[in-house]
Parts: sequence; structure tokens; C-alpha cells
Amino acid sequence: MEMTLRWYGKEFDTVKLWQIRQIPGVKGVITTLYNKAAGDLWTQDEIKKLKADVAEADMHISGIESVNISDDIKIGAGKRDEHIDNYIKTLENLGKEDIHMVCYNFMPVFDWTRTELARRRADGATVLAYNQTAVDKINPEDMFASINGDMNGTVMPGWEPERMARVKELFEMYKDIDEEKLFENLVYFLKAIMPVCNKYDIKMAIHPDDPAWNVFGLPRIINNEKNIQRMMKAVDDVHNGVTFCSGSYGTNPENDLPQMIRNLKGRIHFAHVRNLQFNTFQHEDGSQVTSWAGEKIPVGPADFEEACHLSSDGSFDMYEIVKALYETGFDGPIRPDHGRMIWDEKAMPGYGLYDRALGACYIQGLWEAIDKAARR
Ligand code: DNO
Ligand code: MN
Repeated sequence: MEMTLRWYGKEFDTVKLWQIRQIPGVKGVITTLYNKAAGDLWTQDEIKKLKADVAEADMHISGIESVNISDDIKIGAGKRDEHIDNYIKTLENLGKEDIHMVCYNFMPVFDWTRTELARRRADGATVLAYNQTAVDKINPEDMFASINGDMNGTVMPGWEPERMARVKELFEMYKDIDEEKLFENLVYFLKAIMPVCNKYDIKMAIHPDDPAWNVFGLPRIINNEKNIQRMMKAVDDVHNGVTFCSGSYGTNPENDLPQMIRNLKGRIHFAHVRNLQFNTFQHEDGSQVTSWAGEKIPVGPADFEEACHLSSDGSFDMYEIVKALYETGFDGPIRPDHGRMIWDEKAMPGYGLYDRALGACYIQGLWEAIDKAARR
């Protein structure tokens, strides 16, 4: 594996490359052209410029997160083929610039969903959190307004005000799209891009839906092993792979994370490693379910918050997750995912420097210990 950190680019990120460069073991960044709308073409010159910005700090680009997919592609609407054509040309330009991993997602309307961007924990750190009861109560159009104030002066990817202003219209566009239709449109897209991926050896890594179930009645399809296997079979090419995001698949305790990693061997091209803490509340009928990590968690309305990366701080066994990656020979980029906001940092929620740096060191520590034990 190669340890990396996500960076939103010179103009947008409050975290600077020279700071990332000082995190032990991190020389690669995962980045994007942040000002591009989904469906736009990325020119080779723009990619060259991005590469040069990164090289200036003595670092390199380990992959792109994300080249976003337009709603027309997801819906199969009017501009689908034009946008796919732009996507193919973008991949070609990335390939020519020697970039070989692209992360994307296929979630309708909202990228990942949270109900709080700054829930305060006992130690004073703030974290992103999700509460299903809150989601059930809120009208999706009010969702953006309700969390808007918490962004620390930044704009969260997927929550751009221009986009949120169109939420009603977007919902309308998806009204005839169910899981099957969305799946068909994903397969159509993948089939179209596979030739260019093969030509330039670009590994596509679909990011799971977060949380791993339908929200606001919108269909979600990349949320468990069965569905991923189906997607990979439909377009059976090693370049059609996944981003294994522990925090996203892990929202559903029925997803056995280490087992999934083992079953997806060879098709995980990118890993997001982070921990969650499930909060338990008693259901009226007293029902509870035990997660694969052995913790009792509620069936039905879920509440979780993002913990620090350490196993002891949350609900996941991070050692088992990293060990499964190690034992399946994972050699792609890996990154700590969202971090807590600590030490008075002001940054994009989830994407501050400090806690992600702690996460990067912790994951590398686990990896080193697993590696040394395996070699004995
Ligand atoms: C959240 C991220 C996602 C991810 C996209 C990939 O922080 O993991 O926003 O980048 O879903 O397209
Ligand atoms: Mn992720």
C-alpha cells in the first residue's frame, strides 16, 4: 500500500501541501480539479498544471478523487452520451499524464449524507454524525440549510450551494429511477469507458454509498458485497474495481468488513480507512443486533458518529481491517478518511490536517506490525 492524503487543491484547501509533506510516510496525494462540474472535460494542460502544483511540494498524485459522474449519466438522460464522451477523453488525458486510479461514486443527488457536521464528543473534539430519525423528519430541501452553518467557511464537496438550490429539480429528475435502472445506467457507463481504461491502465474505483442504504427514498446500489459482485460481474474487467471505504460499508453492521476485503481480493484499487462509533438506543420492542465487531447495535434507526481512527475509540476492529488488506496483497493507495476537528483547527469538516495525520500514522503503525509479524 501507499499512504496518501486527500488534498482539495491550491485554491480550495485550507490544508497546504507542505503540511501534508510533513506527515511521516506520506508523499502521495489524492486530488481533483475542484472547479470542474460533473460532465466537464478535463484538458491535458489542466492536469499538467495540477501535477506541477503537487510536484512543487516534492509530492506526487497517487490518484484522482473524484472525476464526478453527471446526473444525466446516472439517470440516462439527454446529455448522457456527450458526458460519457467527455469522461472518456478525461480518462485519456489522465492516462497520458501517468495517472492510473480514479475514484467516483454513483449516488443520486447527494454524495455522502450526514445530519451534523460538528457533533461535540466528550473530549471536546467535533465530528460528522448521522441520525436516521433526524433524516426521517427532515425534508431533503431543508437538509442543506440545516447544516449549512457548520462548514467552517468552506464548501463541502457534493454540497455546493448551486447544486443544493436545485435539489427539488434533481429529485424530480430521479423520480422514475429505481435500483435496477440505476444499475443499468452504471453498467452502460462502465462498458463505455472500459476500452480507454484498458488502453491506459486506469483502475476505476467506485466509492460506496454512504450511508449504505437508501436515503430520502433515492435508490442506492453500491452498499453491500452482493451488489458489488454483481457490478463487477456485469463488466468483468480488473479495471472495474472498488474503493473500499470502511466508514461507508461499515454503516451497515451486516457488512462484515474484513470478510468483504478478502472476497474482493484483486479488485480493491483504493482504500479509505476510518472508524465509526455506533450509538445504541433501546428499541421499543427491545430488539438489537450484534455487529461483526461484536457490538450490540440497534436494528432500525441508526445513529453513528465518526470516531478517531483507533479501534478503541469506535466500533470497528481496525487491526482486522488493515490485516485483511495486507493479507490480500493490497498495493494501491490508502488514505485515512474523515478526521475529527481537534486542537481548535478550522477546516472543512472531516478534512482537517491534524486528526487525519494521526490516522495516517496509526494505519502505518498497524501495517508495519502486521508486516513484521508475517515475516517472522
Ligand atoms: C467523503 C468521501 C466521498 C467520496 C466520493 C467519491 O468524504 O469519501 O465524498 O470522495 O463519494 O466520489
Ligand atoms: Mn470514503
